[in-house]
Amino acid sequence: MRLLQFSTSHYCRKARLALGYKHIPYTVENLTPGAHVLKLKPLTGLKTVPVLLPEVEGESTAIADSTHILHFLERHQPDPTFFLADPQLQTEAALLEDWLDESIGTATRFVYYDFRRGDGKQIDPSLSSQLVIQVVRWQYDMNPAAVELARQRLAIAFAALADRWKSTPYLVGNQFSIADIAAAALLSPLALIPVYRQQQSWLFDRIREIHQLCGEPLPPGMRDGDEG
Ligand SMILES: N[C@@H](CCC(=O)N[C@@H](CS)C(=O)NCC(=O)O)C(=O)O
Repeated sequence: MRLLQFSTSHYCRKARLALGYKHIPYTVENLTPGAHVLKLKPLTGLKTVPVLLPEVEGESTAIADSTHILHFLERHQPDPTFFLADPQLQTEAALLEDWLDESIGTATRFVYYDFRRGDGKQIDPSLSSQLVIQVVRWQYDMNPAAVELARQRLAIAFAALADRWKSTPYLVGNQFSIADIAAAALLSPLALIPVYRQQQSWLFDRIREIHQLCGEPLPPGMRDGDEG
């Protein structure tokens, strides 16, 4: 299988965690932001990564959207599963995954890029990096009011997830699920932001465990030699 991705995208990390959990061999193709549209539009009709090319006979040639990729992988290789056997619990996991995907992943992006051009500028103060950050901020219309709303959404997410992740390794039921994968990937950019590392240490403990379980390298801010 081949994963079309941006190496730094937290949605692509979500797809890699899922592939890793299922021990599916794959290669990655890193696309260039901007030029990515030319490659993706004809393949999927969309312009976002991740896109999975299963390279499996009888399957679609390209699968867009991390949620669809997770569902495809479960169907393609059910063992080990990240779906819960109890339909009610699986619905709960799917709802959490969708909320993390549609709301919290976006909030993380807003807060992360705001940090990278402010207090976190020293992570990479180069002109090229700061230019990319400006372009992303413009692309997603990130203004101070929107960043503040994103911060508040993250606070709700911490409260909701802490209830579950502080006392058990799983967000739903007693089994690893798509909700755990989504939370570990979509909140991982916050590992670079000191205030979150200090106040939500339980979150980064779970993110670390899930990356180890899935054989995926830790995100920036959590690697050996990183502070925090
Ligand atoms: N809901 C989508 C979101 C994917 C997404 O937002 N990807 C971003 C990178 S983090 C992207 O490709 N942005 C480029 C663009 O919108 O042109 C998913 O789960 O796959």
